[in-house]
Amino acid sequence: MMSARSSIDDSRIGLGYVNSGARLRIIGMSLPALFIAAACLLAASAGNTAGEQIETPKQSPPADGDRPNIVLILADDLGYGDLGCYGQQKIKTPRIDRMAAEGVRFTNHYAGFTVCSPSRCALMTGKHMGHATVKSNGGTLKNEDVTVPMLLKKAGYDTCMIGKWGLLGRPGHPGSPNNKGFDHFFGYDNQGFAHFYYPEFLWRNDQKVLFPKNHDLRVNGEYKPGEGTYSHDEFTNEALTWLKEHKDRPFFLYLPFCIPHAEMTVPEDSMAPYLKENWTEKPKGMDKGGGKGGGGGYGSQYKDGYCAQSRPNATYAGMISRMDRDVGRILDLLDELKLTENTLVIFSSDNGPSGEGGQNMEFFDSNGPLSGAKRSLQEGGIRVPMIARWPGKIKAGRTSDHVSAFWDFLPTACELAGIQPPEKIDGISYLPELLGKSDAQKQHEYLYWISAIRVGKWKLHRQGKDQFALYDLEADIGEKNNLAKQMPEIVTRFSKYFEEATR
Ligand SMILES: [Ca+2]
Ligand SMILES: [Ca+2]
Repeated sequence: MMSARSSIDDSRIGLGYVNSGARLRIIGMSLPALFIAAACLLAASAGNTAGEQIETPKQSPPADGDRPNIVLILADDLGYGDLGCYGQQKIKTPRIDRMAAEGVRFTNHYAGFTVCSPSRCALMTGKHMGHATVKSNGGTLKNEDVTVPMLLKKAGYDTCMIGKWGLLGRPGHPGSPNNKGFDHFFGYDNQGFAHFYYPEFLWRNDQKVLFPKNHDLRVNGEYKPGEGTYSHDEFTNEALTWLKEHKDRPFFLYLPFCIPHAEMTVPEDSMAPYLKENWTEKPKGMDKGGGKGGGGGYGSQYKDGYCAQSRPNATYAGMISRMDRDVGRILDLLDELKLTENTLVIFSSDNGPSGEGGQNMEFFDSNGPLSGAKRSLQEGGIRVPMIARWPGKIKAGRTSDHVSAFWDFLPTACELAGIQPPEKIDGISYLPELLGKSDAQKQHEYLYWISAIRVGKWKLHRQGKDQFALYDLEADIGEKNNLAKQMPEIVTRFSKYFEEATR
């Protein structure tokens, strides 16, 4: 255990190891230094979680087949139809497609909600929108929220989050990633800032990491090609470094990438293959902005919102392919470290696709056979890709139609780690389904998203007081045929869930 820990380059990741790193540095200290270290450790752990203390076991055996490492990679606003393995024809995603071929692909998996913050709250806390503390963008986790990493730490896991938290929480804030269970955090502390791929700063725990070359990169609203630091690349590099340093203990890496959320911008090498396609492009100027909320206090060049983009379609495809390449790099490193068989890797997206960056969602058919997109409670806003790979445990090349949602991740992670989830959650572990034990898989009575519910094959969408749309998703995945008037008894029977879900 010591050898892995000793190799940590503290100058790079330094302040991340609030608990375990401090413990390491005790070795070889003089007695007074030891007292100071102990005091710091107490202070660090006291400030580490609001509401619940995290006690990390001192010794924890490495991950194994019974208690694997967990890597959760999240895309931002990636549609149900944006990956090759879900039918995408134009955007190349060979690595994620291979991941699906080596694992299981879910066809009935749902995000927590239609936009970032509430969806991520459901993912981290195991609660649907009836009980989640964050129900709209801009919220922050509360003291009473118990998260996946807080629970996994109790089971001896090292925990890391890199990318977009999407739940506010600057360093020191009670709802920050570090204070909600992550030993190590690198990324944006503010959802609005995460709209911009050439940030002037990011946070590594409580240290501000500055990118001075990202200042004044925009000319006429577009980024100068070939310059600056693209935050996504930093996230991938940080993830690879962290994995190497934590290979000898069970770990949970949560990697919420910002791609392919607006703004539309990507380094040239990822755009080049798509420029050759000569797709019809509708350039986006600054006038169609959006994303202005991210500008406040961040950097002067961002106050006008998302960048201009003369080739938004080639950029969108290039962004997704870059993320795909980097999912591949993560999987390759796990292979190299001989962790593949001890590591469950999950890939998903936090909500449906959006055209806010200027690309044409219809051109890509980003929602596939579904209707609607981000911000909509039609399937296109909430049904998302979900792929899980764990060679030796998950049979390769499977497709699962198990009806599941983001709030199922917490109990799944707890079952993997051999710990009990909190009592008051809405999620059901999908581990049996992952392992092919469909007979043992518990089913949801219903799924809930404030104004929509799913019960078995039925989707009931409340569109006003006593106004409902009812769809049979097995026969009508595109929600074209509203059956509410034909089947009033089903509407009446299921509408009780709208009240029940909030109790
Ligand atoms: Ca999102
Ligand atoms: Ca479509």
